[in-house]
Amino acid sequence: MTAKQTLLPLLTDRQIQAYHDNGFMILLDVFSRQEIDALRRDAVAICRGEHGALSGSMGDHRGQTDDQVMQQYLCIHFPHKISKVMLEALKHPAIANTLARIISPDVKCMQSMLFIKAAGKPGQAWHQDEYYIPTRDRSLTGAWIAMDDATIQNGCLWVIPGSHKHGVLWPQHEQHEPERFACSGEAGGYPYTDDDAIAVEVPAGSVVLFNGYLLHRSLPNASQSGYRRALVNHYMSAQSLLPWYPPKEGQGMGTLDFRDIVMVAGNDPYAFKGIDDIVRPHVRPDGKSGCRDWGKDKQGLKTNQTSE
Ligand SMILES: O=C(O)CCC(=O)C(=O)O
Repeated sequence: MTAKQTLLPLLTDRQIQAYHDNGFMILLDVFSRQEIDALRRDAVAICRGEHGALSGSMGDHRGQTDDQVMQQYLCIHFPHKISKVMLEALKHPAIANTLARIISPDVKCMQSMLFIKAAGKPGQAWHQDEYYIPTRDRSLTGAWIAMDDATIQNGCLWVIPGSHKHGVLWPQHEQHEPERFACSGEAGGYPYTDDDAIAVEVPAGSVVLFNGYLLHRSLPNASQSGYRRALVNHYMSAQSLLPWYPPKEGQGMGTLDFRDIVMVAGNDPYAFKGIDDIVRPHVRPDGKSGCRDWGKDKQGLKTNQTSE
């Protein structure tokens, strides 16, 4: 842990209340320049396949420059399964301590996503993360770690403050703008317009924490060059089961519990179940070459397990 992390000021009750009111919060200066550089270097190593197999990889990158490699990838799911640097970032004490205050004392992480988003790459359409990761207790929380200065120009996050408060998952439909948005659905039917959204521009090293019911999106990277990299990790209360991913054979709905998790704060009340190793790192298509197969193998499961 660096001095900077240990010196992070404790959040006041007012800041915590503001998080619950708005559905998001910005933590500045969480990661040092050196830590961000280490994350960026490891992003290259992951894309090059230096940490092991990457399902959906763009092929053999020998003879290509780092930029040539990085420009082929929009997003990689579950990088923490093969990268120690990403795993450490996921467990960062400033994030874990804050989550322990806003979620519950016991916090687990079930997913990571590494967005690279080179210039020209698409964004993600409006959605709510709980639509994809259904916690029972609505405790899903994202931690969006800025690996570059995130700006409107390069495709920062946009959020609709307070939209989480309804506690409603609005219907999703397929989005039809592959030039603007990558493979994913798009939420609709909610009582807001784009005018209610605000851009979350943050410097590299910051973390945006956001509620799993918060409507959010990102626009394409409209810069001429460079990246808008971010490591996004998802957490929830360890008190709750997580009915995510295909059930084990013979398992009833009520007991479904995804156990390929990392504990980051407090205790795991379900430690007696052990930890599984289910998901594998995989590449998310950017939509331009079609999304048809994305739903089928998006989980990047080990080969002996079926997908949805
Ligand atoms: O960083 C982005 O472009 C989108 C992130 C996002 O939508 C998410 O983490 O759910």
